[in-house]
Amino acid sequence: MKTEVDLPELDGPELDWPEFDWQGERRLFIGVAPTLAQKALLTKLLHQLPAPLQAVKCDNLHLTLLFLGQSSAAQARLLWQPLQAQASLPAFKVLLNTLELWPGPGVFCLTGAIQDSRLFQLDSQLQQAAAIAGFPPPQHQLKPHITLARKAKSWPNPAPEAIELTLSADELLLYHSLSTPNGVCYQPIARLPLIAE
Ligand code: 2AM
Repeated sequence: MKTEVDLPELDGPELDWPEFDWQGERRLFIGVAPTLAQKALLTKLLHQLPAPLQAVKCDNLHLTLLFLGQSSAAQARLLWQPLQAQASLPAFKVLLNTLELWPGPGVFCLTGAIQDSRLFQLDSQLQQAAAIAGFPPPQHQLKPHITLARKAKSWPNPAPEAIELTLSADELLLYHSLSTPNGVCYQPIARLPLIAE
């Protein structure tokens, strides 16, 4: 957490939220998860990735909407409580149909263009809420993608077949990115329903 930021006070009583009760800081991000059927499809794709690509763990498959970075429990509550109170976060769809290599961050991913204006609306609502809670603004515009592998510096050979999947997001997840001896693990801390209009 950026300790020099003055955090606003929350109105009303403190919520009893055991999931927002950690000591110190956690690395957080907001995202959505593919369905089990989509995870199965993506897992097949992961198994086709040749070395030296480092395929992500199937359980870690997700689409990041907003990376938050280090956060105390208090700061996370400042973000999540108003989001929960809004009750107007829109459900959205996004088609992911293109494999891309991003050599800078070393990411190989399945990506797609934003065609659903509700995703722009949600993105802006999340950014506003995060700014009010004192999180730094995102470094890049939202580019919906599911990371398949890291340490990717050149196009995989042989290249896997691209797949097409439509994520119909109806639930927002607050994830904790936890470093473990077995690698990073993305644990959902809290969930919010996205509302179909
Ligand atoms: P991605 O794999 O969907 O790109 C947890 O660290 C997740 O947050 C990562 O899996 C990555 O999501 C995303 N992430 C990490 N650092 C980030 C940054 N500086 N900006 C945006 N997203 C980031």
